[in-house]
Amino acid sequence: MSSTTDPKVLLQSKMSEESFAKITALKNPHLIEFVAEFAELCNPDNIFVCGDSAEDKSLIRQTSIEKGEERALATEGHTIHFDGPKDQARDKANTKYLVGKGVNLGQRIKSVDKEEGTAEVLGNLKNSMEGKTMIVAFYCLGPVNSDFSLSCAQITDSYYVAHSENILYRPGYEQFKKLNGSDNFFRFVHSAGELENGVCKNVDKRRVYINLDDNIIYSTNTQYAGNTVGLKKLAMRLALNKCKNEGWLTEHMFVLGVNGKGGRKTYFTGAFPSACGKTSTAMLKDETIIGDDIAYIRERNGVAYAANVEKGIFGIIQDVSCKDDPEIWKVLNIPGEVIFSNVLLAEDNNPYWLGMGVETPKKGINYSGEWEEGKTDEDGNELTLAHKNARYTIEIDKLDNCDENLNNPEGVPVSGFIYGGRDSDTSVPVVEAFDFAHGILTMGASIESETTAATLGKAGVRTFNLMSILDFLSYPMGEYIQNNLDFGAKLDNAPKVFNVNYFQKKDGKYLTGMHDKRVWVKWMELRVHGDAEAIETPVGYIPKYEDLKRLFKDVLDKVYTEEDYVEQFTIRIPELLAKTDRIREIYKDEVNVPAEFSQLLDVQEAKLKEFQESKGDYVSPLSL
Ligand code: SPV
Ligand code: MN
Repeated sequence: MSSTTDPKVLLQSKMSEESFAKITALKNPHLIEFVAEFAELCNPDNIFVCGDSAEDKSLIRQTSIEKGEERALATEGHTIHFDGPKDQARDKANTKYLVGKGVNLGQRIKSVDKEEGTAEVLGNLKNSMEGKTMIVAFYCLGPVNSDFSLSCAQITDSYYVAHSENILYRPGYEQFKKLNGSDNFFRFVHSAGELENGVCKNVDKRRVYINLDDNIIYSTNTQYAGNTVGLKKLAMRLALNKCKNEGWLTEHMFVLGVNGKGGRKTYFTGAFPSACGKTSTAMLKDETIIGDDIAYIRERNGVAYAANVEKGIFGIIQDVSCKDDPEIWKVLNIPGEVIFSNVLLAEDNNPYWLGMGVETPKKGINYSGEWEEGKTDEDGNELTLAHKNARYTIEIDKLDNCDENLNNPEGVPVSGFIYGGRDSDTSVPVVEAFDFAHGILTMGASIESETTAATLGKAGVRTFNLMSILDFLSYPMGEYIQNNLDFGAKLDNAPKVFNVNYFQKKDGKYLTGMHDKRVWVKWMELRVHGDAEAIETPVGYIPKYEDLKRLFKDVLDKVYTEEDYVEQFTIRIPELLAKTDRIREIYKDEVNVPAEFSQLLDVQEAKLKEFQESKGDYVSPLSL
């Protein structure tokens, strides 16, 4: 877009002296041009430049409350925010890559013609900030002063979005100076558009459009953080694209520290689709958390190092209870900065959500407006007191179990990758891959899971989700898998790879307990250090009964019976064979899939069939 006005003159006319001084002190002509371009297009009444200071951050929070984007709750520092009834999750259908003529990203990746799409989204942005303030804020993805650090500039007209980012991301204003005027930063432009009763009026025009050539993402007519907080899933798309040619990894992974004997600490990263126990695994009792959602992983001296891209958690609040999640519960119940979103605001000015383990009020205000038990939506479905995808936003360092290396510029060495999904009938609770490539291919690249409320659409359908990253990928799956294999090949001691499954069911009931995952990670920790033996099966190594029995006793003070073990660790050949077929089918028409993938599947299938012939369909681990 060409502008007739000198960018600096334009900015000066919309900014306080202070804001103008802040933006010019960054000495970055690309930034000035970027902000001026969107100042002209979005036409805000004024522009606020948010630096790293506590005053700036506090002003954002205060203004969010004054403007009604958030409301102050009874506990000091707590606020509540509502997204509209139709704006409760990431919008997969309207999130698209802007691509040039003739470019085809394949059927799995949504794209729109660059010219048309850009015109559409810029049309949505035109005059979208009239009567509002444009906020310009700076963040750093990954720890600051580190080879992980990536600078970002966020433009938004939502104080809630900026407030969320202040909690979730490391400050980026000072870091931005280190760019020395270069254009090597990610750009995000968000406008909630016209608001009605505090929520987006034009959700039908909700668009998230991604321009990979210019590292810019536009988000319009939406408030839900997964669509609007540029640094989260939007930046992840840009980072995925960037790292593929630079030899490092962007993963949809938590980073967890597991305590072992003699005070040793072992770090794991883990990828699970939404609502499959990812946050609760990152948050295990007696272990430490670095991150719950996105990790950057780099190789240094033959070792994989991981860092959390974020410093906060935007977590699902449903089922967070005092009993099951004491660390999170504590932060949600003491004074300090917390944003609750899409939960119930009751008369006592406290937030309530589903599965919180206390009696909940029969009326209040929720994402649908005034709410009373029994209220139904326009289709006659009952509206629960809070949305299933209601969330909390907190800083990780407020948790008692925060790991000391959260902000370490070096990151932490990774000893294991954990992949998980929602699988009622196929895989065992924990299994270790034969080697890195075997794990990447038959575990990470073969994740299936039931859909959940975190994305729009029908819940409960078994869906394939490559490394839980499929929603965010802008290039062929085969190339992404190859990047992972290439990364592993550079390592002297590649992480062990594990698959976990917390969702085995029998007669509609879960076979494993909510806290059993604490045992599975302790077993993985022992395996990393060569301190536990394992049983070889056609799909990988599984634990021995004696080790689990001891761990259940030590970790959970629980008796783990041989019956439980047999039920959970039986190798289910027909189901595993069916899964192998499904995975083959998925990759059948994909391009650039590593050749060893289908070879591995063939080998696995042959081994499974051999097993089946000699041992039957369901093979007890005790028979191995
Ligand atoms: C996820 O759905 O994977 C999340 C929440 O982490 S969102 O911010 O919506 O992406
Ligand atoms: Mn996520």
